[in-house]
Amino acid sequence: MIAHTGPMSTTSRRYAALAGITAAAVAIGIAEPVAVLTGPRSAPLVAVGGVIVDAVPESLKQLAIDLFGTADKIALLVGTAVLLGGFAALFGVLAVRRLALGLAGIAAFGAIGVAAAVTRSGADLADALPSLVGAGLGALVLWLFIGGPFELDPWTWSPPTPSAGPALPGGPVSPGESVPVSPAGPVPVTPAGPTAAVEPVGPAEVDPESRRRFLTGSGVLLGTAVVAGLGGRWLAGRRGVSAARDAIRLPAPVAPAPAVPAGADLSLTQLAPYVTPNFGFYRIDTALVVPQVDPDTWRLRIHGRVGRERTYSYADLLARPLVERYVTLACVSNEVGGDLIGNALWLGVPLRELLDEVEPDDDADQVVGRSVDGWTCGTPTAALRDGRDALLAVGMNGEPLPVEHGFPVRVVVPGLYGYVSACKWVTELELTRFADFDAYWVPRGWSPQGPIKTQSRIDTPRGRNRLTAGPVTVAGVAWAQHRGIRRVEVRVDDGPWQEAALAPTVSVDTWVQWSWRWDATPGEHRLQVRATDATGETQTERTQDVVPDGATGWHTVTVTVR
Ligand SMILES: Nc1nc2c(c(=O)[nH]1)N[C@H]1C(S)=C(S)[C@@H](COP(=O)(O)O)O[C@H]1N2
Ligand SMILES: [Mo]
Repeated sequence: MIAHTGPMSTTSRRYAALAGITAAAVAIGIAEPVAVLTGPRSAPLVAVGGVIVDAVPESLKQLAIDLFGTADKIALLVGTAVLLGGFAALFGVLAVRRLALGLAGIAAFGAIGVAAAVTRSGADLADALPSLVGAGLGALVLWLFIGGPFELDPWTWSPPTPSAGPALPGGPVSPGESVPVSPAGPVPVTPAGPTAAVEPVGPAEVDPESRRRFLTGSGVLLGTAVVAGLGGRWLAGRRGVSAARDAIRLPAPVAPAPAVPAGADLSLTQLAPYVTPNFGFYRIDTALVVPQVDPDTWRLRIHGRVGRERTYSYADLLARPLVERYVTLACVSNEVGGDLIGNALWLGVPLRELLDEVEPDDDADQVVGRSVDGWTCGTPTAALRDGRDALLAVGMNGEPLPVEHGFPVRVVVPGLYGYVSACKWVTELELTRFADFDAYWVPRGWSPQGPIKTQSRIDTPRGRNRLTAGPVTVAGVAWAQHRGIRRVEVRVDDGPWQEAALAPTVSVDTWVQWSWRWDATPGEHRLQVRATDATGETQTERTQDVVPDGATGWHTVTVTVR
C-alpha cells in the first residue's frame, strides 16, 4: 500500500468515495441483523437518530414537524443516512492518502454508534454489538478496496508522465492557453511549463479490468448491505408483538360508553369524522422504532410518594371492571388549523381507582408516567383523582391498543395535552412533586402544565377551494376537553360573528362538529371561526406559537367564489 501525497484525479476521488460509501453501507447494513439479537434500538442508525431526537433544539424539531409532518422520523433517518454518506465518501478519499486516516474515520463513527446505543435508556453493554460488528466489517471493506488484495491499482495512482509534457485531457496545451480544470475558473498555464498548479488528471483511462473488478465488488457489497439492512429490519418486525396483540380478546366494559348521539357526525366529505379510525389517528412520539412490549411480561409499577407501592400485570388489568369512554386526544404541537388531534373510544381502568389503592402522599402533586423507552410525562395528581375519566387504557376503538399507540397499555386523560398525560407503552407511574422532577419536554422549553386550550377548526371549505356562488356549508370541529363547547361562531371578511349550529356530542371530553350555512358571493373571502367553552371563555384572537403550552388564534381560511 502506497500512501499518496500529490493531488488526486477526479476519477480516483470518485472511486475512493465509492469505496468509503460501500464500507459505510456494509457497516450500517450488517448492524441491522445483529440488532435483531440486541433489540432494534441498538442499531447504530436508530440509536444515533434517537440521540439527535432528544438533543436537537425545539425550534429545529418544530421545523422538522412543519416540513415533514408525521413523516419527520423518516426524514430524520434519511437525513442521518445522507450525512453519513458524505462523511463515508470523505473517509474513502482520506484512506487513499493514508489508509489509517480512513480507518480512523470509521472507528470514530463506530464509537459514536456504540456511545449512542449504550446510553439509550434501558440499554446495556450488549447494545454496543451492532455498531462494533458494523464498524469492524466496514473497516475490513475499506481495507480490501484501498490497501488489501482488491486494491484497484490504476485508479489509486498513476502520476502523469513528465517526459510527455503535462498529461491533460484534450491533448497538448500551448503556453498561455487556459485550461478549464476547476469550477472556480480556468487556470492559466504559464510559459514555465507543467506545474503543480495544474491538477494531474491521472490515467485518462482506468484499466477496464480493474474498474470492472472494483465496480462489481462494491456493487455486490452494496447489495449485500441493503439486503442485510432490510432483512434485519424485517426480522426485527417479525419478533414484534403484533401476533401477541392479535391473540388478545378484550373483555366487555362494565361501564360502556354512552352511545354516539344521532347527528354527532355530519358526514361531510372534508369534515373530520366524529370518531377517528385507528389507522387515521395522528401519531406523535419520540420513538424511532415502535417499542414492542410483550403483554405477558409487561408490568406497571406505581410507586414513589405512596403509602403502599403496587405492581399490576396486564392480566390484573383485564380482570378489573373496565370502562369505555370517548376522549379526544390533542397534541400541544398542533398549530391553529392543524390535524394533530383525534377522537377515539378508549377502554381501560379508571386511574383514580389504582391511585386510591397505592394511597398517595398528600404532597405528591405530580404523577410521572414513564414509558419503556424512558420517555416521561408529568400529570397533576389532581387531574387523575378529580372524577374525570382518566384511564389506563388497553383498548382503542374496540381493539387492543395499536402498537404505535402504546400497546399494551397507555394513559389517556381528558382535558390535558398528550405531552403531559398520554404516556404510551407506560410501565411506571411515580408519585412525586412538580418541584422535584421535570418530565421529558419540560427542560426542552415546554410548560410543566398542559391543559388543552379551547380551539376550533374549519374543515370545509378548505383554503384555496374554488366555490360557486350561492349556499355553501361551512363546517368543522371545536374542542375544549373536559370543559365542553358552548358556542361556535363564524365570520366572513371581518363581518359580524354568526352563530354556527353545534352537532350533538357524547360528552364534554370530546370535540364537537359545527356547521354554518353561508350565502357565498363572488370574490375572494376570508372565513374565520372562534369557539366559546362552557365556562363562557371565548378563544383569544391573539396568535401564539405552540411552544410552550399550545397555539392560540383563530383559524382562518381564504376561498375564492365564482
Ligand atoms: N412513550 C411515549 N408516550 C407519548 C409520547 C412519547 O413521545 N413517548 N408523546 C406524547 C404526545 S406529545 C402525544 S400528543 C400523544 C400522542 O398519542 P398518539 O400517538 O397515540 O396520538 O402521546 C404522548 N405519549
Ligand atoms: Mo404531543
